[in-house]
Amino acid sequence: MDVKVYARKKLNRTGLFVNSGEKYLIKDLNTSKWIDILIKCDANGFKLNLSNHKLRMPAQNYFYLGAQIGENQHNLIPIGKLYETEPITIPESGELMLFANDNPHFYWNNFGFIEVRIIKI
Ligand SMILES: [Ca+2]
Repeated sequence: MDVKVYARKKLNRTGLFVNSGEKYLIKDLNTSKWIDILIKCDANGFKLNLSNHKLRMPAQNYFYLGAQIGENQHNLIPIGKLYETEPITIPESGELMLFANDNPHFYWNNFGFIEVRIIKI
């Protein structure tokens, strides 16, 4: 299935319920870009000369594609372009949610969406 992941939304529901242990490929289709104020990027995001410590996933780039399963905000999963050819193994069951990594207070200046293809293996 293909889903749009909007940069402005803190959580993009995919409507896809995944089960622990299932394997999926997650690909950025590169049909469009995310925009942070003026910076365009894809699922790998971009680096800034600013501290990342306030980002939801502090070890990752700004706008790195991330996932959350259901309501569990304590296990954010870095996705980026890591799983375009090698599948991710789903760690827990629930709805797959996707988002652009950002400071929770600065989603208002985010624009655009990327299209992501999710393929069960
Ligand atoms: Ca922002």
